[in-house]
Amino acid sequence: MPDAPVLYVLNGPNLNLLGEREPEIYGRETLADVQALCERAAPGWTVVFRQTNHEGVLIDWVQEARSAAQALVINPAAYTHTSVALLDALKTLSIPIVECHLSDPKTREEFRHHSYVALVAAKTVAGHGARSYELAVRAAVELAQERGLA
Ligand code: CA2
Repeated sequence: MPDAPVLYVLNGPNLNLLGEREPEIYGRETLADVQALCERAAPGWTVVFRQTNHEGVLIDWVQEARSAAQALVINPAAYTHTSVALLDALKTLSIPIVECHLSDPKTREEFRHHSYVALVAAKTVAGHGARSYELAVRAAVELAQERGLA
């Protein structure tokens, strides 16, 4: 039997605090809940789910995904709005990239309106709380299947 296709779900800074603070913005689910939701949304796939508070680590994982994954869902948190280095790393991928946000940054402060990641993402899902991840995972799986990667 061929190996299961691999989906990377990468999370940026402060998302480890999910469920502990600001539930009115980010919801009550913890990151562990979100991980379980992603695994359920991608039956037959191996889901590699990670979070880091460090920009360089996030970039290392994106580089790792180049050869290890068939699709990527990424919530870069604040690096969405600041990191050209992350954009450069994402540009080297040939697998589908889906950008994911719990809140809708476009309806929040002005400094959250621009996304570097949107420049390379096949799709952005935002504003649905934890369900954004479910929708993003489904979209990433579908895009990988359409492209014949899985
Ligand atoms: O809505 C999203 O998913 C964001 O990526 C979350 C980022 C924010 O900088 C983006 O503009 C939108 C912030 C993540 C902080 O996560 C926390 C979770 C719980 C409590 C405090 C922070």
